[in-house]
Amino acid sequence: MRKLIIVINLLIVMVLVSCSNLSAKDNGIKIEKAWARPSLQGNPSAVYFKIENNLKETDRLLSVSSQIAEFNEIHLSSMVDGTMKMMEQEFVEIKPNQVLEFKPMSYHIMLIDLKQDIKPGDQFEISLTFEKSGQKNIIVEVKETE
Ligand SMILES: [Cu+2]
Repeated sequence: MRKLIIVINLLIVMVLVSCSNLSAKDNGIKIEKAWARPSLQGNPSAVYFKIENNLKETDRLLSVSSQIAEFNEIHLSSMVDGTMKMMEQEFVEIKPNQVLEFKPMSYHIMLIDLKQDIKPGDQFEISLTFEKSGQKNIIVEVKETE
């Protein structure tokens, strides 16, 4: 009986430890308020969100994938000689305690060649891969503005 109690206690401790590991991981890189503008099949759209880095070290967003678009690229919009240009980014760095906002006229995820229409109220999943934090799947809400 005593042995059984010890085993059960041990199991509880193990479960608690693995849960706290999970939440510690969630406290690393946090992605919030993901949204995208409505668009039509074959056309592009862009995904925006906030990334918060609660790690003690810099992390990098390395790549993006989704089922909704043929190509998924990390872009940065900026003014070059009075015109708005988009440049594909090899990675995006997020420093410790930094909140980086992906937003119109700045960083965004470019969805190229949508496989279906996306309408206001729709939701879809994209997967972000970070150098330190690994893969994060997020739900993107389709709406006209943030
Ligand atoms: Cu773009």
